[in-house]
Amino acid sequence: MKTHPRSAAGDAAAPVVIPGEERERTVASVCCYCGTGCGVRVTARAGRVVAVAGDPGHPSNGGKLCSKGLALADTVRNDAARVLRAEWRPERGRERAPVALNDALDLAAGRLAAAIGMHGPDSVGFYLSGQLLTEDYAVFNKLARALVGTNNIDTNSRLCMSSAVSGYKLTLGADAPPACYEDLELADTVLIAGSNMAYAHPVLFRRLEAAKAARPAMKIVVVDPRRTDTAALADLHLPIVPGTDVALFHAMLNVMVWEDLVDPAYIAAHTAGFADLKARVHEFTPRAAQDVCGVPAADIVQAARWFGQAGAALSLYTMGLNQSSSGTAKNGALINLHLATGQIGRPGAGPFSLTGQPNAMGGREAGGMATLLPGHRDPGTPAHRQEVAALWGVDSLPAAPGKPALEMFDAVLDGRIKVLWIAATNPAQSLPEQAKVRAALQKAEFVIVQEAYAGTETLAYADLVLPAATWPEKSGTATNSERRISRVRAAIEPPGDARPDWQLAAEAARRLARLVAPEKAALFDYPDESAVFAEHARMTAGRDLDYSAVDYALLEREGPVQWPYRPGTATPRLYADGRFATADGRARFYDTGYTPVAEPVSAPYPLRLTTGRLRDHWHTLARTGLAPALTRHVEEPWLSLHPFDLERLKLAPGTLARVRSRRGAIVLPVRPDDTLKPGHAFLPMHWGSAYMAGLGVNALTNPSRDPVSRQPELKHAAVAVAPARLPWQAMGWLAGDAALLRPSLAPWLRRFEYAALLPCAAGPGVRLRLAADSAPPPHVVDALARALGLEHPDAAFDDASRGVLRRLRLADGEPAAFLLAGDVRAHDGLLAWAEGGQAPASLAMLLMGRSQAAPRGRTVCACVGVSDQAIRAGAEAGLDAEELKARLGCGSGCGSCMPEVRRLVALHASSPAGA
Ligand SMILES: Nc1nc2c(c(=O)[nH]1)N[C@H]1C(S)=C(S)[C@@H](COP(=O)(O)OP(=O)(O)OC[C@H]3O[C@@H](n4cnc5c(=O)[nH]c(N)nc54)[C@H](O)[C@@H]3O)O[C@H]1N2
Ligand SMILES: Nc1nc2c(c(=O)[nH]1)N[C@H]1C(S)=C(S)[C@@H](COP(=O)(O)OP(=O)(O)OC[C@H]3O[C@@H](n4cnc5c(=O)[nH]c(N)nc54)[C@H](O)[C@@H]3O)O[C@H]1N2
Ligand code: SF4
Ligand SMILES: [Mo]
Repeated sequence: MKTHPRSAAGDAAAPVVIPGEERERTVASVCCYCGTGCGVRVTARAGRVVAVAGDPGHPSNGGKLCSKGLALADTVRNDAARVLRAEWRPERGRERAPVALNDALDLAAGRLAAAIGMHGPDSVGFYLSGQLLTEDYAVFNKLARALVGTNNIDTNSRLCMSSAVSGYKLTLGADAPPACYEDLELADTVLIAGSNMAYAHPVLFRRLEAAKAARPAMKIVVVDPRRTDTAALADLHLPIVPGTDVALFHAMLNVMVWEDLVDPAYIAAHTAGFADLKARVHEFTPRAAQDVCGVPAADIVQAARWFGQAGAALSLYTMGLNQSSSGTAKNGALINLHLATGQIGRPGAGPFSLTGQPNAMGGREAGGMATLLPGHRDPGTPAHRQEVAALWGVDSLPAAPGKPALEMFDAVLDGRIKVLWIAATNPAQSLPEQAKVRAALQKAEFVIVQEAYAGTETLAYADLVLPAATWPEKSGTATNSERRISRVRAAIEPPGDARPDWQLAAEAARRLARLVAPEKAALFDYPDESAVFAEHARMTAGRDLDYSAVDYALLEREGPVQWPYRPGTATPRLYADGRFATADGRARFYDTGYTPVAEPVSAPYPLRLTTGRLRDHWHTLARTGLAPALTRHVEEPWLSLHPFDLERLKLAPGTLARVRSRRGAIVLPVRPDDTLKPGHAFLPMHWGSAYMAGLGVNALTNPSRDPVSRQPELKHAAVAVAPARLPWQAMGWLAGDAALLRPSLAPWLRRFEYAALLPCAAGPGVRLRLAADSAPPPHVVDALARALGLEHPDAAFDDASRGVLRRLRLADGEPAAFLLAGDVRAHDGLLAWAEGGQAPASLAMLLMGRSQAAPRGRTVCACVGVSDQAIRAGAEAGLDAEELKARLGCGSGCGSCMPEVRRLVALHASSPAGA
């Protein structure tokens, strides 16, 4: 590969140290997690990242990071966690074997060429990710459309941002968030709908907390079925019935019309379609909406007044709106409120969709989705196809519509798509209706998985694995939620044969071109990533997002810039002049009815399941599962239910329950959670079959999708919950590098109805929890003991007649492994010791479960490592959140835990203090 110092078939497993670079160096880059796009400074020495800190010079975060950003260095140190080599499986059913990268790229090109030759270009599909860099999308997109000749290229943004895209396009005329982060400080009313930004965009939430503290008159309204840590900041929380946002927003507009809070002059000058919408919302009275949404009419009126009377009203929204069978309508109905009141294009105002992934925006700009073309163009418009073809230097682009994500997997399942190329996403965990997704992956003739981390669910289905470089080895650009383009800079070389995604795509494309269209090989001859960017940026010329004047040299000089970019003028906000990106310059009101969720609850499935994020985990755990500091906030997957429901279902906290939907079932422990309303259930989205028995959270979820955006309803499924009677339990623990240990322990997850593999408890190590309806045969228990290295334990209290086995192995007097099978009473005591606690007075008493273990804490503050117990003790001693911060340090790092610290203080405070 041209830009890489090593050959594609290079065999260096150790990090390459370029002579003269042993000294420490620091590069400015951006965090690879959420769409906030925080600037970071990455320090590397001898080919390793040694530290990651916030970049005070980055305009989007001013040096602040959240717990995930602060733990970045811990997640990139370990080559054992990585895919280092290409691998190939010549036949299904056989194991994959390593192959040279050159050969792997030839194989990829050969299989694509064969499929195109035999079945046509639409027999190929690309399923990519909002975590790719803009340069990666640009090359993949050209490969798919200009070389293969298919529009079958889509990304996981279909599960994430596609309703936001359609919402913006159908109202404002273009897919462009009109506001910027500074508006968080300038707003008078902030409406947060379907966003748990305290967890998902913590640095922005910190900013909002500070703004509210500085200006308490600011009103914050949170619309979320759950009383989240975000809702804790709200003046008004509307715990609506899931899926009913359109009825709520229409009712707010109804109030605004009735109380003359709309802006007739703005509506007349800058919009179209208000009369129809006004007629429609007439019937959405607050009383009517109260019945639908399950929140008091008076609260709806209050929210409408705060919004309508505000000097500046800002709304912030994410998956609670987008991941819905009426996602586009929810987005449209919210944007209606801004258009009707002229709350857009001014400081502190606007409908601000927060992006999920770090470069979902870049993907939308580069047209890396079935329904988009580069430069915010539309593949259904012949003139747009022609423009893009000309810019790429090809005659034409394919006209047949490409398949959005779920339709793509449907087409794989029914055999229309034969070759599927997956990059930087883990669909065997993150797509809804996993049973079907996995059947499709099984059915595909050839699956290419371009991955950076080992052991993901999707890798199990790969016929060909391409080893990808990842953050902090990649160089390119990413655009954050406020339309700001930042440079992502490489701090180290990729390990093994791993290569940046765009290079893998370009290299395969050149090989494919030689097979099917030799004249096109030159289309993929990029000297480096800056050339890819330059070609991409040119394609934005004359479009709403125009950043054709931006190149790497400019980003070097000016730092991160916002689009549209005109030299010398900043565009922090769009539509200041009231001219929208439509043909006549007028925004369109989105006139839509309210449609309930696709799968209503019913007698056999009486509970409403919603899914979402935890503070310290990222998606399918490939990265955050490697950082001890991040795994202790929530260690294992559980189902949250209201205490009333637990009682009704005869489920004690911590016991195992079976959750069923029409599509599948999983078993996991339950947890009381009064932030939910009775009748509701919550599951974190993070755990899949790589970490637990069964197909993970998305075994249950619902593939119903929005008719416009094709985004699935991941936020609502009807489920049933019942106790899972699995009295035989086993709990094991093994010291060592979780990334190294996982491959040998993971197969145990498939042998039990309940199982969980929990990496890195307090330090390096792995826990294994298993449960079954009866004791497994002795040879299985023996095999389990062997898997944990316990065939020659230092202490054992086995009772074969009762199927009980209790074993412990020591190294230098410290626990190295233990297994408790059939009797797990000793677990907490052993784990406390294993995690650095006091050695017991009597080993025998400990193993028998007869010594009292101190209850094990849960980390609340990931940065400083402060447990819930320490906070509780402080609260009971009368300390408030600020005093605890000063005494214990909790919240003094990134501050993401402060909402939870305040919640714990409120719960445990010794006296009913007013604060
Ligand atoms: N810690 C962490 N941060 C992340 C991520 C991560 O994995 N971990 N992922 C990033 C990505 S890709 C994304 S997309 C964002 C997602 O960010 P968010 O959308 O903020 O996160 P979620 O937890 O998925 O969902 C938000 C809320 O929607 C609520 N909700 C459910 N149904 C409804 C409904 O019908 N109406 C309304 N109004 N609300 C509803 C849920 O209760 C939940 O609290 O987070 C980004 N940031
Ligand atoms: N139930 C439920 N399901 C959901 C959601 C939900 O709220 N509820 N949310 C949905 C949303 S919004 C999203 S965004 C998706 C996210 O779902 P996924 O995209 O499947 O989640 P990730 O774990 O981020 O997957 C990224 C993969 O890319 C790999 N990787 C990391 N860096 C690189 C790189 O540089 N190159 C390459 N080639 N690979 C790399 C990682 O190891 C990982 O396997 O999940 C969706 N699924
Ligand atoms: S808020 Fe946290 S996860 Fe998001 S970009 Fe900033 S540091 Fe990274
Ligand atoms: Mo997302």
